[in-house]
Amino acid sequence: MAEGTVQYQPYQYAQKVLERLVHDGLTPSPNNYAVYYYYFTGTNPNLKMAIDTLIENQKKLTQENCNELYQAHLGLEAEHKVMEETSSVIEGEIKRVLEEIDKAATDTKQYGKTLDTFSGQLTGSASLEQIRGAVTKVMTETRTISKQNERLAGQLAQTTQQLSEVRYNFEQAHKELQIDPLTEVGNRKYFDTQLSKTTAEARESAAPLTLLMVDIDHFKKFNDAYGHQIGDQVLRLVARTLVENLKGRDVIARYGGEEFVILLPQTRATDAEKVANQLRASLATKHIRKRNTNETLGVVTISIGATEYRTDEELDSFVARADAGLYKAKNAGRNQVVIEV
Ligand code: GH3
Ligand code: MG
Ligand code: MG
Repeated sequence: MAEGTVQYQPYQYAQKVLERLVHDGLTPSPNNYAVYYYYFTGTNPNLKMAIDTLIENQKKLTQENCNELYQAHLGLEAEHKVMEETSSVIEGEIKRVLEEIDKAATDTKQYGKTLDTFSGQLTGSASLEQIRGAVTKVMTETRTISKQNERLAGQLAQTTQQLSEVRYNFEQAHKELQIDPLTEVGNRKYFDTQLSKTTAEARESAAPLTLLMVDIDHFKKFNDAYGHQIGDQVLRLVARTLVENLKGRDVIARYGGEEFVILLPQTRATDAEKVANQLRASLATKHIRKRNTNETLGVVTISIGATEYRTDEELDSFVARADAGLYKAKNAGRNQVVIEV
């Protein structure tokens, strides 16, 4: 019978997946994990069928199989979801492991009670034979329980090790997928995900949502005059300024080159304009300095286009309108905010 037809508890999926990965000699990478994870949950019938056939023919999956299966059946959209689901499964698994340890401790206590009973039996008028018999029993049980404990401890250590490896891989992949390595704010992909999410929330709650499109002024000149390293320093400074001045629920991402995008949930365009000007003001107080000489190279300015989401529009037109605002801000002389309605 194919293994995938069995229904498991959530924590058991993680264990099943790990067992299979170890069995097949595959690394517990996020993609490999996802392939078997979906196999066992059975939520992707085509994937399940493909794997059943492969296992029937060759007993296990190769790395190449995994890559192909992932490409064909899971792909980018699923990636995010799998990550989230798997993280919570891993959390559950670790909790279970801790509970096992607790239980083992209780078993040991129980054994202690057995010992007490035995020693009770040994008092009084027990014959030498009875004493020998009781001692042998106790010794046997002692060996059994200590072996059990040893094995359990070994298993737990192994599971924990595997899980932390999986979790580490996941965290790394997750980070790489969503974060811009230079500025450490979200990347374009993160923005796209958050754009769908925040607009959906705005539609549901009828709360306003404003998008800011931020572009560094004359960045090319800065780059040309002082070099790319200073240019990168400017990008990091701008990103840090945005992060410092915005709330936790706001979405900040690098849209590309020297452009950043900001989603402000529960914020009208008129209030967003204040926020945007606050960002400009904060940046104006920061001087770019050469690392070695501390010589100041002046300040950088930004232009910002802002627009409020219309619940009946396409996401593209929402972004395009913010871009149009930015374009106007540039044409009007830069270092300013334009609301596009
Ligand atoms: P404007 O005020 O009209 O926006 O002028 P600008 O010079 O900022 O805009 P333009 O689009 O002409 O030039 C953008 C420059 O940004 C081009 C490129 O040299 C620079 N750039 C893009 N990405 C990076 C990066 O990752 N690091 C560095 N150092 N420079 C970058
Ligand atoms: Mg620019
Ligand atoms: Mg630009």
